[in-house]
Amino acid sequence: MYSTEEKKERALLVGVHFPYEERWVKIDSLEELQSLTKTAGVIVVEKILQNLQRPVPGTFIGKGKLHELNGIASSLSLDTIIFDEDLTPSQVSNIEGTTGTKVLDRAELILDIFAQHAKTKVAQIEVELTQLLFRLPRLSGKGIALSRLGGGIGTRGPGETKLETDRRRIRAKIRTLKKELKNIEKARKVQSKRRKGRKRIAIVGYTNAGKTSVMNALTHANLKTDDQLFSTLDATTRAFVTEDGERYLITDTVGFIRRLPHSLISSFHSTLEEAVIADLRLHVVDVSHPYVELQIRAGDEVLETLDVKEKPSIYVFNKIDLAQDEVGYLNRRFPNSIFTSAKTGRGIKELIEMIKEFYIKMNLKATATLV
Ligand SMILES: Nc1nc2c(ncn2[C@@H]2O[C@H](COP(=O)(O)OP(=O)(O)OP(=O)(O)O)[C@@H](O)[C@H]2O)c(=O)[nH]1
Ligand SMILES: [Mg+2]
Repeated sequence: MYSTEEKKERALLVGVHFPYEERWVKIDSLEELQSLTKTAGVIVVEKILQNLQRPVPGTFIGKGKLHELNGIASSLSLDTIIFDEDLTPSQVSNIEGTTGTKVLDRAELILDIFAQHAKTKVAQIEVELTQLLFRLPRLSGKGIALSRLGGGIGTRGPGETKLETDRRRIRAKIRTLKKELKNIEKARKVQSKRRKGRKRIAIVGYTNAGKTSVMNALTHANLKTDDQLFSTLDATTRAFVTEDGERYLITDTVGFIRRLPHSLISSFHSTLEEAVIADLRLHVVDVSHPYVELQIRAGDEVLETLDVKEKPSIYVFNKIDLAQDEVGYLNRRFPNSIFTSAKTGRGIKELIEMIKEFYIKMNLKATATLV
């Protein structure tokens, strides 16, 4: 972790635009990489978007461009170059060799933020497991990237000790972590059984969309919210009781992002479990975000990965106090939706009504099936 006195790392961000891609999507993705980098406690010195016909196998970007990066890295005294693309282990090591600067890709940066923000035991194990799984292939081959262990931002994460240079020991550690997770999951299952028959709702959606804020508005809790990516990494469940005495359990959980590393989704099984088994998912979307549809799609993709896309959910279009323009369009396009402001409280009562209606319909269906 960084203390304020500690010297912050300085990074250059590199995005890549291929001819078949929409340029604005890549510009927005690079903007998002900037937010991610800041969240990781690193200063963004410069960002560039590079046009490229196709990836160059060994180095991802061309030799000429690499030498240019080399020049920029030394003139701006950079510590790190962060690519907005997934790089292979050998690409990372080749680019590092040419530029003499540490190289990270988007996935590794996200993992690093997760490592910083994980608070509970289960989230910490999930993050460490993902980092080890992520780095294990980077140890294969002829000494490739061995020196990179302990990479990441600063020297957090599993790369802190020499121990990780031993692949066998990493594998053993992976086994131990998996076992620990299994035990935790067993305990959770018992807890989950106790919740059976209760009305269970999960909050899902893009990072920074306002999930925790909506949770706070519904339950009058005081969970930590922040204008940064991935504030919440741990699943938190709270109860709320409506005026008619109905009791609901609602779970806030880790946010999604475009191109979330798949290994992360599977390692975060315990944390995301409630999103899978809940009766209803509230898919929170930030309507003030310039590219709302991209957010919705990214959220939907993760829900598909979790195999719950077809299960009941409501789109909660949040931060309506900041953007009104899209309301008509979104309403037509997503009929099963509600507009809220967790900040002013607007729409929260209506959201509770929608939840109630959902359960009434669900119970009617269940009764009909029994008959
Ligand atoms: N103006 C406005 N700001 C909001 C609203 N809801 C949330 N915010 C702000 O948006 C930021 C993100 O809110 P969070 O509730 O932490 O978002 P989250 O989806 O839980 O984010 P992560 O846990 O990081 O994925 C905070 O600065 C909130 O104060 C809203 O309705 N209106
Ligand atoms: Mg949150």
